[in-house]
Amino acid sequence: MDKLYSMKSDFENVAKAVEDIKNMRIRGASVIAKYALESIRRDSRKILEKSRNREEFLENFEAIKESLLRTRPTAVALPNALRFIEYRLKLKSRNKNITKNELCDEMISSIDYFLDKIKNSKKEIATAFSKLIKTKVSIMTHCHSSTTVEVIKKINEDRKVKEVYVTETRPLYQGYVTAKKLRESNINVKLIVDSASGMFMKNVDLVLVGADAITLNGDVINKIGTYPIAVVAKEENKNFFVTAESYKIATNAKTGKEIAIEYRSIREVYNGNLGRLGNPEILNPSFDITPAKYITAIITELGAVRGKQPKKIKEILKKAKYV
Ligand code: RI2
Repeated sequence: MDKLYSMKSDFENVAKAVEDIKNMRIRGASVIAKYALESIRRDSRKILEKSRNREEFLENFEAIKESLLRTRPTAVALPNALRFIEYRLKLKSRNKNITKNELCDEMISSIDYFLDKIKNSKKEIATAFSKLIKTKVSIMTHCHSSTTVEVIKKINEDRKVKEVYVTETRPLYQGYVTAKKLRESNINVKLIVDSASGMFMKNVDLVLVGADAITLNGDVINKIGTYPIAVVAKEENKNFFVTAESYKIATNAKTGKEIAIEYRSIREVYNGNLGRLGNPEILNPSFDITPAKYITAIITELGAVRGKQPKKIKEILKKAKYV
């Protein structure tokens, strides 16, 4: 039977998650990972029913994993989460007496472990980062990172936020989400167009962004437009920080060049009559690579990486047993 067909009819929560993630109704690296894991959890009974034995249970998990991995190619939070669960299932299934029900229990407990990790890491990063800030600061941020928003809210709770410059983040305007979330905490927000980030860099003390992937040499892959902001920050002698969980480390990528950059529909950039513009080619990469040399530090829940520190990244990976 065709895998996708059976996925749609059998595992409806996972099938919905695949569609929602692909169409970006659900966005943001850790939000995507959380949503996908919760969908597997909701379908767990179904997976069990559709598996006649432990082998079929593992096959069904594999099919689910593959369909979720195909949704978006760049961010590594979801792949790391799925591989962690797969690893735990493989370990468990070494014991030939383990039943499909026990494998299902293992899958659910691994999902819960990772979901806890997602929730707790953000808090840990926010607490650690706020401690680094000694005076009231003006911040610039780009796109919408749930982690960065939590960090800024914590700095604000500690009464150290003067204002936050938020870029709109074309073409999908995730900056609006950031602006709204920060305003909910009454933070002074200045929403600017992406191309104004250079002009306003003089007004800020530091830049703070999230990450979709961090490579072993300390390069960071984040929303398109992050790289030019980092370059201007360096030119203006401003600190450029990345706040991201350890499960965003791409364990097999030595440098940013090894990460596949997602290109999305040109309709996100221009939805009118292309002929009117003389039919130009439209390019719509979703992410860019910020080389480690532009990054003051990457703050994870398991420690900070300052500039090019591949050893430190390896240390973090060692501590992050779940990756
Ligand atoms: P959190 C987003 O990508 C942004 O690039 C953001 O910085 C990153 O994910 C991390 O988000 P997209 O899914 O995990 O909007 O910090 O393309 O929420």
